[in-house]
Amino acid sequence: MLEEPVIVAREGRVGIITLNRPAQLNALNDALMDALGRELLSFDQDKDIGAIVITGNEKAFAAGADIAVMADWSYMDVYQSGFITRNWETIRQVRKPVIAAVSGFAMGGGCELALACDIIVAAESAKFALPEIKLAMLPGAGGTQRLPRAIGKAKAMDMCLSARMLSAEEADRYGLVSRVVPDAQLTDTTLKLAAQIAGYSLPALMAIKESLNRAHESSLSEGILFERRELHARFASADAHEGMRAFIEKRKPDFQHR
Ligand code: CO8
Repeated sequence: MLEEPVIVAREGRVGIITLNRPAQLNALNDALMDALGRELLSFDQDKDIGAIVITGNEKAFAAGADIAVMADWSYMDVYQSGFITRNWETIRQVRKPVIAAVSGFAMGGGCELALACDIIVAAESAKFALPEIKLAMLPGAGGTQRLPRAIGKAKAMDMCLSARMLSAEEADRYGLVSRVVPDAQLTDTTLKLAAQIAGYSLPALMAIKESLNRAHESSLSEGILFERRELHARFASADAHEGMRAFIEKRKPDFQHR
């Protein structure tokens, strides 16, 4: 029987998706990216889920797009089928917070997948690289766009042009990841973080994510205007009134995610 390319679990309000091609270091083929997209959208539509975690295994988050599969493709194959656009970009439709828990290799498309998540928690063993240049390819799943936005042009050029691999400590220092933890604590820390986030008001989380993403898509004035509209919209949210009332009454808020 074929192994499932992703394994899905849930813990409270947290949806967990584990990439599951360990023999290929979770190389990202169509079956895996289709399944990942499907599960992401399913958790995004699930009213009992407030945050999503994507993770791999100890040796690899993902070692990139599946090179063995791509080797024989022609230009027409990828152009007509919309390679990358057709399934890798599904993650951009997800409105709930998505956290990447990265241990071991996050290379090429694996690094780009992590970059497409909202928060990256890295184990000390994590290694980040965009080594497509070694294949005479380019980081074409958002890498040339998201990496410089994350760590600046100088470091991004270095990584993309030389295939330099960053340790977790370097990735932390450069702002590529959100937190670094000992390997043994990766799952626990990430799930606690995800549970904490999922405990907040979901529409507020969605508004914050949308506003922050807007910072990359617009001028400062447009971004500030967008943020201001989102802020005003908070006053139409029952949870926002509950949150402020609970603070004044010195009690825990009871969010209904409305
Ligand atoms: N694709 C397919 N198979 C892979 C991949 C991959 N990306 N990475 C590892 N594997 C396979 C190996 O072929 C090997 O299979 P087998 O046991 O059958 O020989 C198995 O996984 C284990 O790998 P290694 O024996 O190589 O393990 P090591 O610990 O010696 O090395 C490395 C680990 C350093 C991660 C090494 O496997 C490696 O360099 N992998 C390739 C990394 C890479 O170049 N990634 C970028 C790929 S291109 C990409 O992601 C682009 C996406 C963006 C859009 C598309 C444009 C190209």
